[in-house]
This record gives sequence, C-alpha cells and structure tokens, in this order.
Amino acid sequence: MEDFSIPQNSLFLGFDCSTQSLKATVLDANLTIVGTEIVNFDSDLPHYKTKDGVYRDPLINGRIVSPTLMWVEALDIILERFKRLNFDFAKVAAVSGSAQQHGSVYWKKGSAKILSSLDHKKSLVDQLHDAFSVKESPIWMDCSSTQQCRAIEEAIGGALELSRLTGSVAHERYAGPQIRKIFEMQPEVYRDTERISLVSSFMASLWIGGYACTDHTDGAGMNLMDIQSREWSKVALEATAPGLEEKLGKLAPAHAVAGPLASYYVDRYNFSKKCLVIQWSGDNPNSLAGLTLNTPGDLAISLGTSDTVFGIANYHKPSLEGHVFPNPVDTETYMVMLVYKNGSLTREDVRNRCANGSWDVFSDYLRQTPPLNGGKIGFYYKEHEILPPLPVGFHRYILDNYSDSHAGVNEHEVAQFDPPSEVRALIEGQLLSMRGHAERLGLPPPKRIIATGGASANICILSSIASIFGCDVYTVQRPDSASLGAALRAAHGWLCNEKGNFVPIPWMYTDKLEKTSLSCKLAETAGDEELLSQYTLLMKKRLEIENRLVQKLGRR
Ligand code: XUL
Repeated sequence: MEDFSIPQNSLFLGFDCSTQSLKATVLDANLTIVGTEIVNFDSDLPHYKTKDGVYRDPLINGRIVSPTLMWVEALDIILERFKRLNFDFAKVAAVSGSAQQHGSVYWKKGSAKILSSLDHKKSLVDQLHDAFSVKESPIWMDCSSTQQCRAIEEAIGGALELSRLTGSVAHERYAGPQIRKIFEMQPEVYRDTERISLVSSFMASLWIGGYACTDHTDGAGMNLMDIQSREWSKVALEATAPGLEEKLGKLAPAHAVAGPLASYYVDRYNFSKKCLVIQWSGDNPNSLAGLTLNTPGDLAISLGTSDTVFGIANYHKPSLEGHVFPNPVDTETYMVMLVYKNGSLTREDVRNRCANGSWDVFSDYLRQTPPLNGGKIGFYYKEHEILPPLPVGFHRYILDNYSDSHAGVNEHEVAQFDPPSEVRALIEGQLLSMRGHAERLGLPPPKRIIATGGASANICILSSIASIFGCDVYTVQRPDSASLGAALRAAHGWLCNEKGNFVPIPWMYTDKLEKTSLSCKLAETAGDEELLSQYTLLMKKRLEIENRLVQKLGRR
C-alpha cells in the first residue's frame, strides 16, 4: 500500500494469547490476511490438563488460573507449525500481539538472565520452566480477591475515587488486587519475584528476550495506573504492595517498539534482524483496532469466552461499572467497555442442556420463539458474573399478565422454562443487559454495531442485536478480531517507528479500508420501532430485577 509507505513485500504478524488458545494472523502490506494458525490449549497441550484453558480450584472459591508455562509452549508450537508450512519469517517487518486482559505473570529473581541468553537450539519451554515464582497465573476469570478489592478501594478513598484515578473500581481479576493477595498470602513468593508482567507484556518479553514495558492500554486494567498521566499512581501502588514500582518496570504507549527482536528468533526461525516487536496489548483493545472503530457512534459487541461491549469516548467519566482504557490506536480518546464472564461457555452449557448439544437446534429455537419471549426473563450465571457482580446461579422470571405494554407489571420466579424459551431468554437477556448497562454508562445510542467473536456467526443472534439496539449490525470477515487487530497494530507501530513519532492509523480513515481484511459488511438492518420500544420496557424491567438480585446476593 504505497500511500501508507509500507514496503510491498513486508508481512505483519499478530497473535492472540486468549483463554482457550493462541492464535496468529499474518497480514501483508495491503492488509490482506495471508495466513492464520491456532494452538488449542486443551487439545494441543493435553499434558497441562486444563479445561477450557484454565484450572478451576476446587478448594478456593473463585480461584481460576492458567499454567504460565503453557503459554510459552504454545508459542513454540505455533512457530514450529509456521516453519513446517515454509512460512517466510524473513519478510516479517513487525510482530505484536493481544492477550487476555488482567492476567498476571510473576518472574522469579534471576529470570532476566535466562530471557537475555536464550539458546536457539532449544525450545522456549525447555529454557523457561524454572522462570516463574508463581507457576499458575491468576487470569481474568478469577474472582478470589474480593477482600483485597475492598481494602484497596478503602485505602484510596472509595470505589469511585479509584475509578477516577485508574479508570475502574477495584475488580477481582485486575492485577492490583491479585498482587496484593499474593503479597498478603505468600510474602516469600512476592519477595522472590523480580518482575510482574501482564500476559501481554509477558508475551512481548519472550519476543525481545528481556522484560517488556506494560502498554498504557492494558496497564489501565490493573487498578495501578493513573489514567490521566499514564504513569503508575503512587497512591494506588502504596495501597497494593510495598516495593511494587520496581517490580512493574515501565509503562509505554501501545504503538511503541517494545524492543528489537531477540536473536533467538533470527537464528532459529530466520526472522530478519530488523523485525520490530511492537508493544503487545489486551485482546479487547486490540479488537477495537481490528474492528476499525473510529467514531463515538460505533459500538462493538464481542461474543467470545467473555462477552464484551465497547466503544470510543472523548472523555473519561468515572463510574461504578464498566472500564475505561486509553485507545490503543489514538492518543486522545478512550475505550469504554463492559465485560461479562458468562459468554460462550454459558451459551454452550444451555445448548447442551436444552438443544441436544447442537447449534442448529439452538438457532431453530431462536427462530421458533417470538421476540420478547412472552415476558420470560432469565439470568444465567454458570461462573461468578462480573456484570452484575452475582454468584453462580440461574434465575428465571415470567412477567404477570404479560402484554405488549408491560411497564410496571409484576413478575414471578419459576424453576424452569421450556427449552426454546430458555435459549431465547439467555440470548435476549444478555443483549438487554448490554444495552441497559451501556446506556447507564453514558455511551450514546449506537449508530452501528460491529459484532465479532464466535457467536457473531449466528444470524439469529445478529437479528436479536439489531432489534434490541435498534441499529444496523455489521460483521467482519473473520471473527478473530484480536489477532487481526494485533497484526494491524504491528503495522501501525512499524509506521510510527518509521516516522519517528505517533501517526494516526492512516487506513482507518480512508475508503481503501473496504478493500482490506478489516472491512465490515452489513449483516442485519435495524428492525421495527414498535418492537424497539417494547424492548426498552423489557430492559428496564430486567435492570429492576437485577438490582434486587444484586442487593440480595451481590459481592458489592
Ligand atoms: C476484559 C476481560 C476479558 C478478557 C478475556 O476486561 O476480563 O474480556 O480480556 O480474554
């Protein structure tokens, strides 16, 4: 793409180290996808014995971790697979990546040395098996640090104050509360840790053979960074653990070069010495880049292991719910996001229980049942939920004397729905919650929605999104927007480095986008206004019931 001054024969490699897999996407200089690979943690690395990529601790409520070394071995495997395909590593101009947000990695004292002297004749896993002081990384699904969250909020002056300072109230899965928990419960492990990385900066560290900085965007998901100044917040550090700043290293913008590529990759895979490693970031921020969200009227809905809703805002408004991060491809704007822990694994559970384990039957049920589900509302929490903060449990209600105008009607709780209604209650419930919370957070009504993630391939779900939000729904060519976004950010970082400064991503603002792998296509058009207003009433009813559940059972 000559106008963007990227040499025609260069390639950009983007990864996504997510909950269940490590994926890779290769883009050429025209931003066309020319290769993809995937390593599934459960099936390709069975010796770690994970289920869905994680360990759920049967003894400690809410403790969910993943073996750190598994991510290292996944990188070995994916690179070997590319090698077997005769992939021309030498053409890669830059590498970057996404990782599940918030997960943290604890490097043992002395590991910097191991990282800086990697032997290209050996695999990474063979050299790094003794590099971690905590062998099982707390991940984004963990919610075992509620006590530490409350203690940090109290030390800072309250939840809203922490949100003002760092972009979010304290969340169990955030690195700050997790670090405080390790400091409190295993002080000797904390002492023996020389560096704490996020999964994103940990993966970048493997590429540069040294400790990579934490990027500003993923760093905002720790409850440790001052979101205005983009520096570690002294008060947040003090509220978390002593001597922390030294263990965290530095922060850097997402477009920055993390470092030169370690010679390991040059010698083992024939990468070019000039290949740049661009800062890795969180999967959601990179999806924002991969979906080319660029105006406040755009809203993304990602339906994956976690479900997320995100958009761009021009300002940071402190709030008790949702999360605010710097925009990874802009220096002025913010990314605002809602996160649900009960995403694809909960949909799979309902599919298995109610639809004979078949997505076709699941979709038939959505087709057979009427919009609004005859006033049946369900809450399905197979895991402790983040939004709202409710424990595991299913709650089902039917609105009494349900009619098209049901504002103010009462509801009664029931033990079960028939299978088709259960499927619709699950899908509509999640989407109504997304709309309700997005509105509460002050996000403007979307002008268009871009859907991504595995479940965005289901046209019945897209049709419900269009009816519930009342706007057109677009999809992308490949639902794996996080590794695509990472490859795009590799190209962006390369360009910024070439220009010697930050430059806005040129291809986000041009019609050339339509010809690239990043283009979106219209999948569903906004439906009927009458139905939209009925959904508005149902959404209010749902939030009202949800508030009651939170008062009775919630973690806050
Ligand atoms: C975001 C979050 C999840 C993970 C999933 O806050 O916790 O979406 O990033 O990988």
